[in-house]
Amino acid sequence: MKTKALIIVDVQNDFLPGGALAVKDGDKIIPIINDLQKEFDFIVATQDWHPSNHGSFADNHEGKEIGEFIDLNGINQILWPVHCVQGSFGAEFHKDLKRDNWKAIFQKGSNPLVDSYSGFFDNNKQGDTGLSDYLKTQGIKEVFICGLATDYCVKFTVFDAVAEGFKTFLISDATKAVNIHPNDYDIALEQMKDIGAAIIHSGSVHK
Ligand code: VGL
Ligand code: ZN
Repeated sequence: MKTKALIIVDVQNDFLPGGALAVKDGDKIIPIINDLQKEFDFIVATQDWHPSNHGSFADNHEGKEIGEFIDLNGINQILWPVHCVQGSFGAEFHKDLKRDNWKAIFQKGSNPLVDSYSGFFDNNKQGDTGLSDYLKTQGIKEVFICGLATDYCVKFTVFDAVAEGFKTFLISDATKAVNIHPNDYDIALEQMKDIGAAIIHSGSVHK
């Protein structure tokens, strides 16, 4: 019985060097994630998938700049460059990322009124991608999380995985951070550890 799942978060062109919201050295984790996939029989991925009128895009707010905060329907929202627009090249998974053994892809961020960092729920916890029920229905008890970006979508996916009752592992060398502040990666790891996730290295993951 397969009880372990690998969750690959948002390894999409816009989060990789040259992309609209590029994560420094984001491409370095692709070979690591490809190797990791050999250790799992159960793999799912998430995909940031925004309509062009998404409320998290600075361009959609007159006079606002990238990095500024606004109130977006009651939630404090940092403004991002336009990224991962549905159907665009930037929203596609990187061409070198192996995807032949994926069971399913969970798209998020489609509601223009709320951002969705976690692969499970919107930032207001109202929208549900169905990932939690899917994993539970399949008998998954442990989730191993990697991808982009450590300090946003990976962190909130880890938070929700723990809250949903999964034994949760963050694979620290298979994730990279946006690092708006230089130590955001380290802070994110501390926060994930504090809520009960285990921080591990890809070398310690075996079938
Ligand atoms: C992400 C910012 C905005 C991520 C997605 O995948 O970490 N970050 N949208
Ligand atoms: Zn996004």
